[in-house]
This record gives sequence, C-alpha cells and structure tokens, in this order.
Amino acid sequence: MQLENSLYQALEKQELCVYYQPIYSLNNNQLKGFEALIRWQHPVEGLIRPDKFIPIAEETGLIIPIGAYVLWHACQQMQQWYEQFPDLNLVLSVNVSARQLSQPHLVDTVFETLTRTGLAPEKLQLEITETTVVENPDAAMQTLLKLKQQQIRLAMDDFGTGYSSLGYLSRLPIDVLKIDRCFVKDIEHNENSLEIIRAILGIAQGLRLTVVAEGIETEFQAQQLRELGCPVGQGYYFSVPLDVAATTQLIRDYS
Ligand code: G
Ligand code: G
Ligand code: G
Ligand code: MN
Ligand code: NA
Repeated sequence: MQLENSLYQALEKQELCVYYQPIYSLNNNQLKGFEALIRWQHPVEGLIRPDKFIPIAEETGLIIPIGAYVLWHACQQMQQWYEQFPDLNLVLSVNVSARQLSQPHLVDTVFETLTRTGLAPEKLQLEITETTVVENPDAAMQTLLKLKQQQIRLAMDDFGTGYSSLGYLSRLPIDVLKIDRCFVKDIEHNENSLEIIRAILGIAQGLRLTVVAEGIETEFQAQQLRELGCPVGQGYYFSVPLDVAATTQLIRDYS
C-alpha cells in the first residue's frame, strides 16, 4: 500500500525514467535497436528496478498510466535520435504487460503516441508475453491485429517460459521471438537448453519469424548462438541498459 502511494507520486513527480538496452546483430555486431526498460529514480532509495514495482503497478492498475508514460517518453526520445542522426535505422522495443494488452484503449494510446511524436510505426516494436495472450486470446488477437495493420512490429517476450501454446504462435501476427535468458544462461552446462534454443530457431524459421536471444553475458554464449544461427541478441555482454546520455553517446560513436 505504501509503495502503491509512492509509486503514484513517482509518476506525478516524474521520478520514472526510461533506460535503453542495445540490441545487436550477432553476425556483424550491427546495432539493430533498443529495448526500453523503465527505472524508478527514488529520491531516497536510489534506482529501483521494475521487478520491485511492475507487479504492484499491475495489481493496482497503475500500469496503465505508467505504460503510457514509458511509451510516450521512449517514442519521443527515439524520434529525437532519428532527427539528430538521420542515417539511423533502429527499432524501439517497448514492453506491454497483460493488463495493458487487455485494455481496448491500448490501440488508441499507441496510435496517438506515434502520431504526436512523429515516430514511424515500423520503428516501434511491442513486446508481449505468452501468458498475456493465453489469459485472453480473443481480445489479444483483436488488439494485435489492429496494431499489425498499422505496421507496428510485435515480439513474443520470454519465449519458452510461459504457458506456451504453439497454436497461438501460428495464428497471432507476431514478427519476433525473444528467447528467454534462462535458456541462454544454461547454454554451457545444460545440453537440453542448447537443444531447446535449436528447436525455437527451427520453429521461427518455419513460421518466418526473426529471433532475439536475451541475457547474453559471455563471448562463449554469443558464439554458441551465432553457430546455432540465431541472428540477433542482447545482454550484459554487449551492454547493460543505458540512460539517455549514455545511449546518445553510443549512437554517436556508432554513426
Ligand atoms: O530491466 P529489468 O530488470 O530491469 O526488468 C525487469 C522486468 O520488468 C522485465 O520483465 C521487464 O520486461 C519488465 N519491464 C521493464 N520495463 C517495463 C515497462 O516499461 N513496462 C512493463 N510492462 N514491463 C517492464
Ligand atoms: O504532459 P504530462 O506529463 O501531464 O502527460 C501525462 C502523461 O501522458 C505522461 O505519461 C506523459 O508522458 C504523456 N503524454 C504527454 N503528452 C502526451 C501526448 O500528447 N500524447 C500521449 N499519448 N501522451 C502524452
Ligand atoms: O522480461 P524482459 O525480457 O523484458 O526483461 C529484460 C530484463 O533483463 C531487464 O531486467 C534487463 O535489465 C535484464 N537483462 C538484460 N540483459 C541481461 C543479462 O545479460 N543478464 C541478466 N541476468 N539480465 C539481463
Ligand atoms: Mn522484454
Ligand atoms: Na525476456
């Protein structure tokens, strides 16, 4: 309850900010985009990570304004980078939680944000999870189809950990699978994880989806994923999530 109150105030006082984790092509280390990740800059506690407050935001419904806030700030920032660095070709990936996806209003929020920030819809990717879809497949399908009609890219986050249904995967208008970091983490010690990744890559190829491996922390993991044919990755090995200044510097160095 106390955290709920201060979370509400955090939104009002603009203590929430967005960090950006770079996403790279594994073949040539080309920068492909960023995942937007919310942080809470608490005046006393310091930087609070979302695992602490996203569940509360979900329960209380605060995730709706917080989600809109992240979307707005990230799209606005991405458009600013596009204006500052005209040769850029990057995708911005934003997480969408179950409660957000179950709201019919999500589609309007996304379209309005794109219109008002000027960011092109094909530069925005929304990350949803399997669990979200399984909870309310019909509503999810409706919403995702509307987003897809407008050229927004859709990614299945944490793939392989939820109530996976390969049936949904074949019917939903998904473009990208994000392999959960638990499989990547185990790659060196657990032959099964390697085989699961191989299987996910096979499914993705069959369904013409692209794949992003999450949580890459070592050169060994990056190399294994490359050899398996995984095209894209993110993780501490490449970079931790960065604040706006550090992200701008990374883009400048890269351009
Ligand atoms: O970056 P990291 O530890 O900080 O994120 C922890 C969890 O919080 C992840 O599951 C991530 O998807 C989620 N998360 C981070 N930012 C957002 C956000 O803006 N919206 C939602 N719904 N979840 C987020
Ligand atoms: O401007 P203010 O901070 O009061 O806006 C309230 C919320 O809406 C915040 O999350 C803000 O980032 C976001 N926001 C501000 N202007 C716009 C806008 O023109 N469109 C949308 N969709 N969101 C906005
Ligand atoms: O659920 P989602 O995939 O959106 O979560 C992203 C989360 O993963 C964020 O909390 C982010 O900070 C974290 N993260 C990003 N790279 C790594 C990594 O290499 N290792 C670990 N353990 N976490 C990572
Ligand atoms: Mn994610
Ligand atoms: Na994930």
